[in-house]
Amino acid sequence: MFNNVSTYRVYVYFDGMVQLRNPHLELMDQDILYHLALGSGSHDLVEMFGDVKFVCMGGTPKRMETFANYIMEVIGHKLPTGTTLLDISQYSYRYSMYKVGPVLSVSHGMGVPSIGILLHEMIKLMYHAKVREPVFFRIGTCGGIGHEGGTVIISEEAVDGLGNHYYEVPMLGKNVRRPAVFNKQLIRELKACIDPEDPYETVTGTTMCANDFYEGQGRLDGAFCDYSEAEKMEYLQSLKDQGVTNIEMESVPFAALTHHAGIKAASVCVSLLDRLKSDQVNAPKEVMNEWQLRPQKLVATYIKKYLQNK
Ligand code: R2B
Ligand code: URA
Repeated sequence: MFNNVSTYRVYVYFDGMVQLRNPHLELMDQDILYHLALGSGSHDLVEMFGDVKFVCMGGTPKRMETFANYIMEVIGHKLPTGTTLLDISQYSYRYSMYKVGPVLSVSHGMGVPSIGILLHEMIKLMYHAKVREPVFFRIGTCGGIGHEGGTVIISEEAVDGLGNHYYEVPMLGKNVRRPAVFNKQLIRELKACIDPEDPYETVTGTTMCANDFYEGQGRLDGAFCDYSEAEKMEYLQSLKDQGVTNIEMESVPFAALTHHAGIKAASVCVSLLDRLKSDQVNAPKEVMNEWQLRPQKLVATYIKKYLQNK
């Protein structure tokens, strides 16, 4: 079922800086990062973002604000006296972005187009800011396949709803495919950060990226449904048999666009339910809030370790 794409592309780095694979950008007077409310003409992007090393993305503005406060505590970063954390992109009214020393915490919204737009602008931001070898993380939520709510799942691979290992986008009327690849070394290093004392499981596997929350994920509880419960269960079981551990909605463009830019990336999600048991997300709010801290803890451990060994 899973079709591998054979056209792997070579990372392009110069001096560790992110190289853009777009000749047109260099010819522009300025580049407006419209959805971030930033621009290369209006802001000193090197001064503002030149020290960034980690870009952490997650769906909601609130989760990314929480992560910004949490990482501040973990790495012992102090804001200048009299200042508070500020949503740098607040006037975009699209995404929220917080900066804590070398860490950017930014919301990506829901689904492939939303994270796709953000990735274009974040990759360009890294380029304009002359950031060297940035590392991108997605800190997300998902439905587990045979994994209870609260389980942390690191993506080894990402596939779309047809089992393809690539991100396909129509460009100028033709489909263009970009391989969806996560960095193996980063995954190994993340696994080494798992705390054996955690009272929950952390597993790795293939993540399926769906284009819809309901029918696209085989749910029975959408506004429409044309398949039976038996067909749903057969489908989910077949995913499990092929190594799919979880379903979410952003991993394919996240893996593909970071890989295309030569940026190391990994995705860590927490399961909100086991899809082999139910469709509705009905864990209490406080429980889900605690679950959502779990991927944050793993990524924060990685960042802290990196900064200590620098
Ligand atoms: C996980 O949760 C969201 C849908 O509820 C989506 O953004 C995702 O990937
Ligand atoms: N996010 C998803 O995309 N699916 C789920 O089942 C839960 C969270």
